[in-house]
Amino acid sequence: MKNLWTRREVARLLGIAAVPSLLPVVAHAAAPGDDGFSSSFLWGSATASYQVEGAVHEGGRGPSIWDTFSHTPGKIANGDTGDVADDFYHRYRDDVQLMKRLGLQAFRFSVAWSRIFPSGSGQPLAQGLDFYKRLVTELKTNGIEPFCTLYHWDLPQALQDKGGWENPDTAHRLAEYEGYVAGELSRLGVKHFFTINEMRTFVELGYGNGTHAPGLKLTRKALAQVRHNVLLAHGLSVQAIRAKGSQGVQAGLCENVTVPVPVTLRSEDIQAAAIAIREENAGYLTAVFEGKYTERYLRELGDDAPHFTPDEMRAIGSPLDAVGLNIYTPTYVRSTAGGYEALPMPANFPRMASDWLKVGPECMYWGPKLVQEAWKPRAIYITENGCSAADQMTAQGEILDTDRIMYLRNCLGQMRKALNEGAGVKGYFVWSLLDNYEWADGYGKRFGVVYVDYQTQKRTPKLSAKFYSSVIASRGSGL
Ligand code: GBH
Repeated sequence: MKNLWTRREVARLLGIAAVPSLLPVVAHAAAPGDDGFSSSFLWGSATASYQVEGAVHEGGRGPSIWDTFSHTPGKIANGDTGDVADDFYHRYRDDVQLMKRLGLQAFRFSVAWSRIFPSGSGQPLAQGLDFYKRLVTELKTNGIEPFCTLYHWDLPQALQDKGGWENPDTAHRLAEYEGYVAGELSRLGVKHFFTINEMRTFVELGYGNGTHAPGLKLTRKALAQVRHNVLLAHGLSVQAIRAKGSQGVQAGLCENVTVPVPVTLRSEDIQAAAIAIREENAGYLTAVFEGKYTERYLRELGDDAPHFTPDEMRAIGSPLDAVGLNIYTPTYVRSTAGGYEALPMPANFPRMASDWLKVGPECMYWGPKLVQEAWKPRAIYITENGCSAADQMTAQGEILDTDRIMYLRNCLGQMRKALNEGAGVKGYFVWSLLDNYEWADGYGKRFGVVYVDYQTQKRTPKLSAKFYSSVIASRGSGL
């Protein structure tokens, strides 16, 4: 690639005084051999316990809030539950072979808390952990690096019965559980742990608008306190993972960071995005990276602001080894007198099969870029990116999901641009390996690069899996 325009030419083209140095718009000149991702860049896929495992009554597993919620009439499309899902609990060996055939180098899975502590605390159940030990061993034997998420929304029902995330005690229970599992699995060679997947999603949907388990609609004040309890749970868990894990253990979290995309390339709008990355994530990632709430966040909440102590804020700000960004869709922002404004999505904005999944691949550039600039994390992983599509099998038994390939190809190109400009992205996990239980959407929305026939559990790699394999094999050169 060669530099097409100088900075001055770009500025003239845009009618602005100067191109801001924060974000070079001129493509970096490629060094010879710099045509793809480095050989240490990790390519993986991700799943989560309740979405794939099934076997909800096996191995002594206790019920979680998602068992309760999915079995509550009217909550889930088509009344679907995760009782069987992809039957990954029984088929994980074959699925690891499938990953290997696709050339995957890493696999992100989650541990179901209620398999280890059926009622959330007390004595751990060895049988419950055995499943994850076998999975990890299988992955390592096949040269696939395990990345372990310790909480992907399946809170033990027994803890919800005691107030769930409204009860500050839950934060301590999470840390105990996470310390225990990190201790056990790190001895088997697992290095990468994530405390929590997407605080924002399960707090806002589970306790705010009631569309996810446990289906509550709390007041603004109670919700702000839940957010705080969850942040504290994360911070205490980072400390527990470090205390109990083997040497070299890495602690982080995965968050669906709101990604502000400057709607124009004017320096004002780019500055607006730099403000928005902190403020739009103030209740979550910003608090984690800065160990405090922003003034604006507290001011907007007013009397509804959470109660917190300096000690709690210090725990919340525990330094991380890595941050996982789950990125699907952009939020366009522009500059205003107050700093920034997030723009609503127009009705005709292109989207994938899920209504919310608007297609704006530039979020995969601005996400890592703005996070890097704002907080300089030690490492960034894209722990989820992918899309739903209305996959149909042809008479020849193929799934020709060129729509998903379009989505992935564009996202990967944008990620690479961020990386070339210094964002410390170390790996990428496509969501998802398999079609699976898409929460309130049930099995109706398919996100896998591998198709699952839910009648027979047969797996069929889609054309997007072949595309992804080719990206891995070529280290993304020519994307
Ligand atoms: C992730 O959430 C999850 O980590 C994963 O489990 C999930 O399967 C995957 O993405 C695909 O969805 O319906 O208008 O209320 C992504 C972030 C936030 C996207 C909540 C859907 C609901 C929007 N999600 N959002 S709406």
